[in-house]
Amino acid sequence: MAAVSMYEIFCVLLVLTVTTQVSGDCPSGFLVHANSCYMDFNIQATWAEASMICDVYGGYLAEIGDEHEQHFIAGYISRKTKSSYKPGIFWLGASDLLTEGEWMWSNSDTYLTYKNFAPGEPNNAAGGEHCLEFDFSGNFQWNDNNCENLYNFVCEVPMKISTGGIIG
Ligand SMILES: [Ca+2]
Ligand SMILES: [Ca+2]
Repeated sequence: MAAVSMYEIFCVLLVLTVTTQVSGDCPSGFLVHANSCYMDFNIQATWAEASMICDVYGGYLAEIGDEHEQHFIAGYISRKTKSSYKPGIFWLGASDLLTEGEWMWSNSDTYLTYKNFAPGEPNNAAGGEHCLEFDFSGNFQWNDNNCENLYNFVCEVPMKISTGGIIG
């Protein structure tokens, strides 16, 4: 059932992307910061499903490279109340799926430089936490969690570089 509903969501997103993408430098609905576009998705998905949906938009699960990006994304999500998300937890684009304890950003294939883990995290609880999330309740500090959990997520899409506006 979960797989079917995710597939349906995937198809809807695909249609939306084809019909509404690219107004200005970011896909429709995305907010620009530095050289990237961001959007919070109030959809419950596994880490892998969330990654797939971001890929539809030509992006990836958000990768936080410094405190400015951390504060921007936290502020962006905080424009809504926690109760408007189900749940108020969001996947980010890092995991230690390849090697336990070695955290890497998946899209850029680099080790984390800036980190904002909550105290005591990552703790690989029950030996089964390999994906990165943050949430309202923890002041958007990071935690490792089970990749199969169903959370919201934030996609990051590289900002399009204008090539001179040859249209029509
Ligand atoms: Ca782990
Ligand atoms: Ca944890």
